[in-house]
Amino acid sequence: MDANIFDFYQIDDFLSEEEKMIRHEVKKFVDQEIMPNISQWHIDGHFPKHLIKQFAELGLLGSSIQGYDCPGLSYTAYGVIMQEIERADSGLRSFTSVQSSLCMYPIFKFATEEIKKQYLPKMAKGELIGCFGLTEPDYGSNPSGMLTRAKKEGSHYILNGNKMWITNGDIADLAIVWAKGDDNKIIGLVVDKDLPGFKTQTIDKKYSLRASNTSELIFENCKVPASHVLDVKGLKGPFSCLNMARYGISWGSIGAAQACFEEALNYSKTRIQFDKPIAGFQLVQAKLVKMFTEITKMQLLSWRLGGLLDRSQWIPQQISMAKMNNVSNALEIARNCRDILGANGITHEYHVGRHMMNLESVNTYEGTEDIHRLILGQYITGLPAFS
Ligand code: TGC
Ligand code: FAD
Repeated sequence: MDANIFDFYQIDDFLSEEEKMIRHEVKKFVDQEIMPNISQWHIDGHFPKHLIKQFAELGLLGSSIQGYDCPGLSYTAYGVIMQEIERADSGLRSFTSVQSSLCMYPIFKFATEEIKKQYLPKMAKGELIGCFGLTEPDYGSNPSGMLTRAKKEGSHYILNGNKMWITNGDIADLAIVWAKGDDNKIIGLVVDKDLPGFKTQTIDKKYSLRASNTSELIFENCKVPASHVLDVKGLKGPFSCLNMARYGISWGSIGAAQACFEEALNYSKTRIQFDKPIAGFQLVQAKLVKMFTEITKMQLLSWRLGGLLDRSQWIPQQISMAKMNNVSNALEIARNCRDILGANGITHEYHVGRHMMNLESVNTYEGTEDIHRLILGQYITGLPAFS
């Protein structure tokens, strides 16, 4: 295979030297520190906490935030970082997405100057870890129905409710929690983990994203200082964070798809059946060509979207298209690659099976594939079909 097969449409020509250098550094780190161990971490259901400091040293936490000891990189750079991490594992990319887009971003965008100074530099150094609580046991695709309440009492909010399926929940030092305030409008709060009345419960019997921590957050009369409330009301608060994370996922899923494709291509060239490599059969080539073409289209979508974000010329529906298309295709690619590996594809000797199971979650979280389809349906017809 040509070493440059993943630059078939020469998108590299449009990346800056800094963006290419970052991609190179993250790839080197991923190959050395993550790839030799990731299968075992996945089998053990272990999130490798020791990597956090190294992520921070590489400038991967809050990478596109300006100031507060954050790297201030372009959105395109953030995208290539996500791609390289998810080449190894969607669960590790999840950790980074949540820390950067779902926790540091809302603090940067909506918190007071004092809170920004208190949290952002430590979060960029990996000394404080965040999680993001929007989903509830009974409200996933439809967060507007959430039951969690934040009742104002003097200089505090009293938080009650449950958040479900929360990435980083158990390992987090703080949570960005979305709840209904006294006027029934959704507000966001920066909630320290050590506050009385805040508990977490790990969800460990997962077959997907096993190298990522997923938890329930439980709030029972948790007293949060009013200074920790974010300056935004309504669902546009959490959705503006989701825009950034969904964009990153569109790149991340390219990394997972490339990893699967590379493994299946190499396997097909050495696996002999009916006296020749299976790569020599037309049906196998058709699968490989389809995947190669889809990966190239996915790259074009995310690269262009990155440019639009860098120039502040984007709309959320463009992000929905990239998240929906890229994750859905990455999942399809992982399933096809698993098929090309035959029985070997279900073992941990290879990576395709793990990517395939991980991408099932990625296709569900941050808006399911069908929710993004409906967002785009509303955009082109003007008719909402959510309910
Ligand atoms: P709707 O009436 O459409 O909108 C309510 C308000 O929000 C505004 N808005 C947005 N603002 C910024 N960016 C966006 N993308 C926005 N989309 C909507 C909108 O303008 C309105 O503002 P205002 O001022 O008028 O109040 O809301 P709806 O209740 O009808 O919901 C529509 C729907 C279904 C599309 C939405 O609820 C949705 O996207 N559902 C999916 C839920 C979701 O994505 N959950 C993600 C949870 S977090 C997670 O999964 C993290 S995984 C992390 C990891 O491990 O990587
Ligand atoms: P549901 O909303 O119940 O959807 C079930 C099915 O119904 C889906 O196929 C969906 O597309 C379909 N459906 C729903 N409504 C419609 C409709 N109107 N029309 C057509 N079809 C519809 N959340 C957080 O807040 N923070 C996190 O950190 C976080 N991390 C996660 C980590 C993992 C590993 C997972 C799996 C989830 C995580 N989530 C997190 C939750 C995630 O965002 C939700 O799972 C997701 O939004 C879908 O909600 P749900 O699971 O309740 O599914």
